[in-house]
Amino acid sequence: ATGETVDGMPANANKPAEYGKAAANPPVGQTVEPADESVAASTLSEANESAKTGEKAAAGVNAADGTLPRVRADGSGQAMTTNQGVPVADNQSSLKAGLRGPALLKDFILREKITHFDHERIPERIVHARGSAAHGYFECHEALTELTCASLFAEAGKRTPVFVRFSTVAGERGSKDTARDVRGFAVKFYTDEGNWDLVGNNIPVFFIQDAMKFPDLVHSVKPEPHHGMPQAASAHDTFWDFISLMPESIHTIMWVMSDRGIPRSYRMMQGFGVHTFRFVNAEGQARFVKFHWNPKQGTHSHVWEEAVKISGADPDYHRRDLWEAIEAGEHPEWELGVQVFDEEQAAQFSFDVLDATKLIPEELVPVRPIGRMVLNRNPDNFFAETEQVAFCTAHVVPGIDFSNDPLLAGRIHSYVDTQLSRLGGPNFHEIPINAPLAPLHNNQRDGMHRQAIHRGRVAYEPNSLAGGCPFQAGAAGYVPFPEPVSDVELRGKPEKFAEHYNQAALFYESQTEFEQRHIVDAFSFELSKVTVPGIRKRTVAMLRNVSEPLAAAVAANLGMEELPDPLPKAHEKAIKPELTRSKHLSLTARPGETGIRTRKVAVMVAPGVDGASVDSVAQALIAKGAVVRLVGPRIALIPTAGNGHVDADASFSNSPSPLFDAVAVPNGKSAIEALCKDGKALEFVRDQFRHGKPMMAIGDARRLFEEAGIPVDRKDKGLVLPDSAGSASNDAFIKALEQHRHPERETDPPAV
Ligand code: HDE
Repeated sequence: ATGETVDGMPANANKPAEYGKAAANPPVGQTVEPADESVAASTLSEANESAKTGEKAAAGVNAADGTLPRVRADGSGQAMTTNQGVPVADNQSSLKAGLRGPALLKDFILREKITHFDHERIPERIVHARGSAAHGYFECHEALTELTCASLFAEAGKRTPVFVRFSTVAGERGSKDTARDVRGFAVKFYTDEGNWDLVGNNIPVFFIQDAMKFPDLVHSVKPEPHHGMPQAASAHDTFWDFISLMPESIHTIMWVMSDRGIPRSYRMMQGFGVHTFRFVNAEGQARFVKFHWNPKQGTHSHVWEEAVKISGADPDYHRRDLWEAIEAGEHPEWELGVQVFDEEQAAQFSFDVLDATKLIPEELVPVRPIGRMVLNRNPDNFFAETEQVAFCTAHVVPGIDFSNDPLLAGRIHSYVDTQLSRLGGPNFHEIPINAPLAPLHNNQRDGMHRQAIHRGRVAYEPNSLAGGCPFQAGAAGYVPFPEPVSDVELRGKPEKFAEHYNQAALFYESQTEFEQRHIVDAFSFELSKVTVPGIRKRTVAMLRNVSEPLAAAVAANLGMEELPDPLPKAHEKAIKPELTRSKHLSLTARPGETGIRTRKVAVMVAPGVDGASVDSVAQALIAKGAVVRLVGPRIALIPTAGNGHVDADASFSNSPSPLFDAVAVPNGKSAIEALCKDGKALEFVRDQFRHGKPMMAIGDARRLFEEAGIPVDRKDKGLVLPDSAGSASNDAFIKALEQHRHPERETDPPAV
């Protein structure tokens, strides 16, 4: 039955049959073919093509080819059943004694439905609870057999499926995406010799040196336990209390207070394995290795006020950005690079390579590109895939081994452990998103929710009854690197771990002027939220060991009249660093290769706008791959100055300025008159200016900028003010957009 429709959308034709006597004979449920097939098939997959690009995900490169199709479920054209497969006659009312009578306990259908619902949440991750993920593949550039026997690096062009989850750390599952925080960057490689999880972050160093301190660190940053505040924020007393007592955290803190802590997109951040790992080749020779992911999209960030406003306008900002890019066929890509070095080299460094609070400057060990990763398919189901994926640092494959980094050692057992309580038992490897593509055989049996049906009577080894199978793989299996170990048991740290400030200073000195300014602002903001003056003081005392100007600027912003003495250092003799400035540490070092592709641009429209000027800008931007939205006072067809219309698909209320990378305001006298009187339009362009965005005003539109108080006469490459629309001005605007942001216009206090 198709039922009545409202503009092609079906009305509920069965509704009247729920009431009175008619309820005794429920009609067969209503089914309707979706009016537009692309709506039903909106998720890009091997079978469904993208509604926007008409392209399918490339076959043979996604994990779905292995373990996922078996469990993909689709109710299209099917009758509803219980979990036991019994058809459900009526899904509207519970079973009662009479239409007005009491509900009956024997209603197993209601009970099954509600019971399942009651249990449909699992504990969220203790850290990294909020995240978003995608499928894709890794492609090796060249055979690396000399370095490692890991099968994914065995030959040029070899592709290995991956599933990648990005996350914030401190916030809960439903928190906002644009909090100031470290971002998780976890990659599961489904290699043909088992799963390898490279569970990294977007920052190459970590807060602490030893796993022993992890629960303390996390307890300090999470909402304070007495009142449960603040959510997804480090700007509070307990965090800074801990940090200022733990000077080893200062290097990572510098990164988090920099623009790295507020990325523009998951697609525009680097990723790092953080710890030193080992590559081991087929001869058993090992070398140390650090992993780097470099985004083709470049590294870009928000400014703080923008991040704050986005968290209200669209808390799912990063999730949406990743999803939409992949749906549109704009598959994000990263290059995997490695820093490879040996024990002798490591011994020469002024820092210890087992200390996760230190990076290895690229000037000392260059990064060698070894492959690329492309994310080309969104998950089918958020819970089944993104929520249930279980990353474990213990998941390594032959050719990859650990170092003795004491932080890594703690992680190796922690991740498996957390999955046991999060996913309810030891069989989480059977959940389809976690199952390896490589076949698995062993004598592990039973446990909660076991899926495999093991055949035969033998579940032990050695055996003769099963011909000795499954037999041990010997040299073909995972053989740990035979690192010689002989020492006394003790708790303590190596000498070099005691130096905390050299690399924090290296990071600060390597930033551009505006990046340094943002770091000052971030410390000032965070510490202004701290209520205990002693904690602020102690943090400034710590900053004096990083940079005197930084400490002085933060102190001034906090109204501190006198600088506290620098925090005492843990080591007596100064350790000379190899370098005090690196050209690889500023975000500006990686502008990317994709230009303005996927950048979101608002074209502002109101009744009377010049249609030709709208078209000219919009077409020029779209041709370069930007995403254009026509933003007006309301979503509506807007009459243009001639007899035409443009379709405003976004409004100042539902899509405010911080959601866009740039704005263009077309010509049109009456449109500009109306916009000059619209406080929301004025706020929109003011925010664009304040946040350093490229802005274009064509002809009359210049008045809107003037009305908003924007200093239109200033020398500013991000302000494009042509008299009329045309290719020259479009090119200038696109050029301004290629620079992404124009921080040179930032002043304190802001000009508008
Ligand atoms: Fe984690 N971390 N971590 N971590 N971590 C978790 O595992 C832990 C550390 C990272 O998208 C948990 O499945 C300990 C460093 C990411 O699912 C937990 C220590 C780095 C993710 C855990 C660390 C990370 C996690 C919580 C110190 C960067 C999210 C849920 C010894 C190299 C993965 C879970 C995803 C998640 C423990 C330190 C990255 C509790 C004990 C350093 C990206 O097991």
